[in-house]
Amino acid sequence: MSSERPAFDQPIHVGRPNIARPDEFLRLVGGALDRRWLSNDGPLVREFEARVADYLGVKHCVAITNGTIALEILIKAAGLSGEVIVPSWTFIATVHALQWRGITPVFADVDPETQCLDPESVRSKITDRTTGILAVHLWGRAAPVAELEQIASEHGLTMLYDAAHAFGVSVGDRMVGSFGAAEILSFHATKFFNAIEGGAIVTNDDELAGRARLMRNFGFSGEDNVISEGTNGKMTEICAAMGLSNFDGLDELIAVNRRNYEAYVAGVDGLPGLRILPIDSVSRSNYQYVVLLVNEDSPVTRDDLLAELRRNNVLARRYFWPACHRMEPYRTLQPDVGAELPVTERIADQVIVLPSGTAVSEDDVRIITGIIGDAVGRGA
Ligand code: T4K
Repeated sequence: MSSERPAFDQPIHVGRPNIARPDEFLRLVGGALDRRWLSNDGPLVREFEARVADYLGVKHCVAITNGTIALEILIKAAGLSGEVIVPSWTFIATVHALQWRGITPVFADVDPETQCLDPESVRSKITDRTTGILAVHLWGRAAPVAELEQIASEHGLTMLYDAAHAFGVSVGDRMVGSFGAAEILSFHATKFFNAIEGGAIVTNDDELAGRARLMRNFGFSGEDNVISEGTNGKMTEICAAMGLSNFDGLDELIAVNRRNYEAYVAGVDGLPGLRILPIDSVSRSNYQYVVLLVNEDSPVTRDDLLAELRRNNVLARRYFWPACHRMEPYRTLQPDVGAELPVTERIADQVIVLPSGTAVSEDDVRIITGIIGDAVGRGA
């Protein structure tokens, strides 16, 4: 490792928030303050829901506090119980949401090319206790929707998707968000399209949307009448203001991500043992997560490369290492399941997620790929 000055004076983050229209955000927040209406199904939340539903071509968008609570509410509203099949190769929230609801997450392996669920592995995990499949459109690559929905319908299972990474993504003409019984979205600050904290359940199912809407507000139907179990999953007006203002810059945000993605692909091209995970399972992408794969034949290990990036103030991430089955409580509850997840185990040791978004310029990407190229050249 060299002792030179870092390439960047300030840290370059994977999740630096995009704030597309700060003036519009402040204007909308000002309106909320004037109205003194800050939460509980306010006008900005309603407008945000309508825009998301319209953009995705779905009947219902139920805005929620964040993606994790959206998962928990959806899992309950959809009536899942027993066992649900899920990838271990995802952010821990996907799996925790099942466990939190008292459901056993049953881990299936993923496809090495898309890093999304492998339908054959899903089939092999179905038992008498299985009630659903919770697939993830990881990195905004689409899960194999046709195959998974076929399996779900053959076995009478509920098909849900975690689309936390996949806002703005389409499969053919159909936007992600409109598949299965329902999907969840995340609008966390680190997502390319953010509402500070935020999430949503999107669905074409009227009854499911109605149940989710009730559960989001403690089960209240009217002022004094609670008609179901519930929790507090409400989005604030301030968060909706950020979401609405970012909507106005959505195409620009995707264009910046695409520019950076293409600069990374060009910068890594030809480096031995390295490649950027391609985007070919979708028709339209948000180019949000730039995933570098460090293969076994790379002259530099994944962790040494990460250390070199970090020494240069590039705060790249090993998302989602270690895979969920290697974190608590799953590693204690299912200690041997790794043997059934060979692809997950392999790719968890190969991945580095690189910084992108509006805080990262094309020149920054050139410097970052230069650091990577030098590390590969030195073999350390
Ligand atoms: N399903 C999937 C597949 C998900 O990936 C996620 C969340 C969810 C479900 C759940 O959705 P939410 O409940 O979060 O809505 C981050 C995010 O917190 C999380 O939303 C996201 N996925 C996950 C992939 O990444 P951390 O623990 O890695 O965040 P942290 O604090 O390390 O921040 C990442 C980088 O961004 C750091 O370098 C700091 C920087 N940053 C962060 C924030 C919040 C900033 O520069 N400014 C900021 O405001 O989880």
